[in-house]
Amino acid sequence: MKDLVFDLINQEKTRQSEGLELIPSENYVSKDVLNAMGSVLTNKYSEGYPSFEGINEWSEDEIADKILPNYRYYGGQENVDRIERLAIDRACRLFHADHANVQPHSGAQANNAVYFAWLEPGDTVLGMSLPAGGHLTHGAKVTLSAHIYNFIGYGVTEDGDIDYDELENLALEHLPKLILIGYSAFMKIPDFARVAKIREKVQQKSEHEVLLMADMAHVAGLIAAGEHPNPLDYGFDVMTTTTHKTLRGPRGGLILSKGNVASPLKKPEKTLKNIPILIDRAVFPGTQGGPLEHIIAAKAVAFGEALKPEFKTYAKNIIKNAKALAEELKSQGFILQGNGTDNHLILINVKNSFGFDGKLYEKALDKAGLTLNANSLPHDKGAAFRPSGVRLGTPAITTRGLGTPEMKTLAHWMKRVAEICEKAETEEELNNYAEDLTVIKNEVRTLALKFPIPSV
Ligand code: DSN
Repeated sequence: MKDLVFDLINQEKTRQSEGLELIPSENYVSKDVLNAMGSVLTNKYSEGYPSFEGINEWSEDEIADKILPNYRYYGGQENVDRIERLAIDRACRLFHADHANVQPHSGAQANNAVYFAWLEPGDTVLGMSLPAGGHLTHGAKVTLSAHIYNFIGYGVTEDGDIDYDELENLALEHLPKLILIGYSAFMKIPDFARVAKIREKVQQKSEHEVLLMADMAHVAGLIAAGEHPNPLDYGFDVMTTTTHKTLRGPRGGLILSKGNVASPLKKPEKTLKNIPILIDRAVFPGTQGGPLEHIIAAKAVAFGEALKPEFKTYAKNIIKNAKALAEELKSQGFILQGNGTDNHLILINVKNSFGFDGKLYEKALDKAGLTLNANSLPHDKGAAFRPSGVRLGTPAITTRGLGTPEMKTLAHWMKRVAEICEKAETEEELNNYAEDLTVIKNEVRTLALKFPIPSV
């Protein structure tokens, strides 16, 4: 008998096909990415690293032709080594990095490895606070890293931009060993040059070197396509990211860095120049065991796709759709954090727009086939489970081929669902409006099926 799991996978395929995915951190991978993930590479152990000889110099054909020496702890590596090298070299080309570690299982693992590579317990890190739009791994009290290191949080201004004055004041007061720019709910373009200057000022007052790190998980695909500034072009030492958001690869993490690339077997001096080697040692054996080589192969395929000209068009369209959707929402009476967006992500202040909270709106939209997530807003006083806002974005719907005309339709559906929430007031009472929500869900389904998901 077929395992029940496969029935549920099929039901999820239907959910994805018939609804529209607006969670800004999700996307639909290509068939090739999916095939690499579901390959025999999952059978292989390969702790350690391939050789870095010829990194950023050899062509892909040269890599494919060579049986490389390696720093591995298992035999049978000849194919895995070359696949991991392709992933590393493609990642370096995409992001102008000297080195890439493609092994982190997730963005959180990538961030924790950088902290472990550079910091000692008790060292100070300056990052965006969670309520302002920062990520859990940027110092939220509930995380492992917040137990080990001393995180100081900066915030955002009323118009939703990074509060650079506060960032500078806190940096000069606390002299952090690591300054982190990164977020999961932020819709402006960071001023990387200004942050690099702040690092210089901190450096002049510090006895230690100061690491400049960017967690670009949300916008990595836009950076890869040249549609968003790249922190590594502005003097940042390290950039971390996930590989599954705008970058449209498999679920996983990636660390890019500038500096010396050398054997990870010998412990180097802890200097900024050695950060690539320190990071390799911090990923394995520091914080992870065996790499997921099937996922690394899928990352390599996704990086190859992102290097193609079509990906630039895709990234442009993500931003074009997000801006069009933001304008349509505003014209429907929605109040947006920052009054719009410069990237792929929109934050709606649901409370100020309509009086109910983000969770009720998320639940109602779910019933209409539109998936997004309730999200805290800066200065939100509500409980984390009942925040005032919702967060949405355009990476996934742009992959399906939706364009600006569909953004107008989407904003109208969202307004109709908001009107239902105004009447319902609670999640239970939404059941009284099930028919109205089903009418919208059917309209969503009809449109969604005209834009098939590439991997289904
Ligand atoms: N969970 C991711 C997001 O949705 O932004 C961040 O890790």
